[in-house]
Amino acid sequence: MSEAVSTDLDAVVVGAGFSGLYMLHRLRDTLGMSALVIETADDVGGTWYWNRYPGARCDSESYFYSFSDRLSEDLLEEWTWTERFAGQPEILRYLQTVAERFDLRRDIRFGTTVTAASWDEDAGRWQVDTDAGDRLTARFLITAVGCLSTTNLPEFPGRDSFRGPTFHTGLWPHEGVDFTGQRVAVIGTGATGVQLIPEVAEQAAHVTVFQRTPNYDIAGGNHPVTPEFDRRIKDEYRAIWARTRDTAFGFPYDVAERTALSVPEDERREIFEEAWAQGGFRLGTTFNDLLLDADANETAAEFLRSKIRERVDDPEVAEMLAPKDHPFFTKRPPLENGYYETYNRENVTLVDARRTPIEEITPTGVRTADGEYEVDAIVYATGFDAMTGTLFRLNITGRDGLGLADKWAGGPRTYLGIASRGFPNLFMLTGPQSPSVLSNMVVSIEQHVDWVADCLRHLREQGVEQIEPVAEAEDGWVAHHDEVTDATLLPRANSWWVGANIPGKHRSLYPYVGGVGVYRGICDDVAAKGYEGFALSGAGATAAV
Ligand code: FAD
Ligand code: N01
Repeated sequence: MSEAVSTDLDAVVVGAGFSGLYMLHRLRDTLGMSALVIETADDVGGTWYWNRYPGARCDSESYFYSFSDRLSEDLLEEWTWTERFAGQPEILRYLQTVAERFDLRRDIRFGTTVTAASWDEDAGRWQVDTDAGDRLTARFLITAVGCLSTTNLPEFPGRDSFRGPTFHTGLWPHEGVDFTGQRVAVIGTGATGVQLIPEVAEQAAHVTVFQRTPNYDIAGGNHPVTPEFDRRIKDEYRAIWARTRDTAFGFPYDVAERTALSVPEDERREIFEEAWAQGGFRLGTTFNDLLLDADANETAAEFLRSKIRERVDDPEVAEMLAPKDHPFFTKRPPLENGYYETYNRENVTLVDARRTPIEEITPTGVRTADGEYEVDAIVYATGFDAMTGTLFRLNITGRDGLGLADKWAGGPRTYLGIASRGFPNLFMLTGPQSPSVLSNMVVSIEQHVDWVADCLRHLREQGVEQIEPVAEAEDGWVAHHDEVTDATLLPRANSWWVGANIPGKHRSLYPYVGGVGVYRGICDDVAAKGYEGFALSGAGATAAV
């Protein structure tokens, strides 16, 4: 530890991505609290620090995948995005700019990983241990560890016997990778694989793609931002933020108030075509029952399959790429820019890893039931142990030795997706059972950070020492979460949203699907009622609700 850093703090924050940066700013600069951020990486950025694979970019449009006027009106005016969907280097530069502008790095401990956090009942403090051998103490522990920050590397037999280089997209080398002249295997065709595969195919001698489940990929429609568009957005920012905060998914798009089957087929097709031409997630806003009604959903699914058949020359390959085993949008649909045309190239082979599963990794390649594919390099685009994977690796122990992973063995149990009973003074930014990954995450991150900051101010003003959900409130939130989930088609897909990508992981919908605007209203109401559903205790506590 450096001399300047106190080991007893008001708050320890874990993670220096969008969440941790904004949380630090609020704690230190708005509330005047002592706070330290602990970050494994050697710089800020989180997702955008780690995911440097070719083609990495956002799928929320840049102008609203950035901090709002809540952080700084000046920064909004000064920052200009160059692309509709910014690439990883530009988003990383943006977050570095935020860190510099608000002088955040001085309170971030880089290159350090939190290995354990335990609640000390007598002291009323969290003890936070790091891999550098430090023990910090703090009244509040705030996790800003991200939902997609622990990579999933499947345990294929023989995985470590491969003699060539292997890469996971979520831990991509900073110096880049040159695949020129190489035979490359790519395992995985989620949003990451869909971005990476066309780029690698441009460079490599041959790419063999192992696809277990095809996705409904939507036309990305990326393009440079014109000065006129930039000006218009800046002039309308206030209205844009107001909309993002009030919609179901935190995008400033309105969902049409009509059901899919209420319009004739040819008109429906025109509506889909129009949304397709606009690119991005507009397709999901065409009708209001796509996530609720299987027949309505099938109309969008079939439209997307027809697009694949139009674009892929070989009808057999097109059928392999056309999803049939889950409804549209029950897995996060990747945005693609030339993905399907990649399969018209001579140097790309698609392997159906559902029909012929990967049996082993050999010293020279990948073996399926059909035989061995010899390659020089393997790219794992196999995703993340999402939502809980990173939280569990913090080894959080609450009251009476209760471990978070043990408490949640049967699925997350939270109040508002932000706190959990038995873990006083712990706040989880974009935690499970909050909208998190079912939204434009920056909107959800800002909402959580602002709510936590307001809560901490309230506790200070009231002289409250500890805050923790009461049992009824937590039970009620879990029941509400499950009820809202069951009204949708989301549980029908084997997605990481339900934990299906990790063998043995509890299956339930991890993010909250009740809507960003609805959720914000519930959280605001809880705060307005003096933090209803939380027990407030300590010196000046006035309520235990
Ligand atoms: P992260 O950015 O994940 O940061 C968490 C940080 O915590 C990491 O730097 C990690 O190193 C650190 N950390 C974790 N554990 C520890 C520990 N024990 N000790 C110390 N440090 C630790 N979302 C959208 O809404 N729109 C998009 O367009 C979008 N695009 C994405 C593209 C990709 C390729 C990926 C992978 C995700 C994308 N997401 C997108 C989701 C994205 O993760 C969030 O939008 C956002 O960046 C999350 O920010 P965060 O600060 O909450 O977490
Ligand atoms: O991960 P994924 P991702 N054998 O889990 C396959 C965000 N993101 O990194 O579908 C064979 O979606 C797996 O197959 P299946 C976004 O939220 C956004 O692509 O489980 N295959 C799948 O094909 C996204 O949803 C952008 O059958 C195996 C793939 O690996 C999230 O991050 C870009 C396997 C993993 O797909 C995660 O996306 C990138 C096995 N054992 C990421 N295990 C934007 O565009 C896994 N797979 C903004």
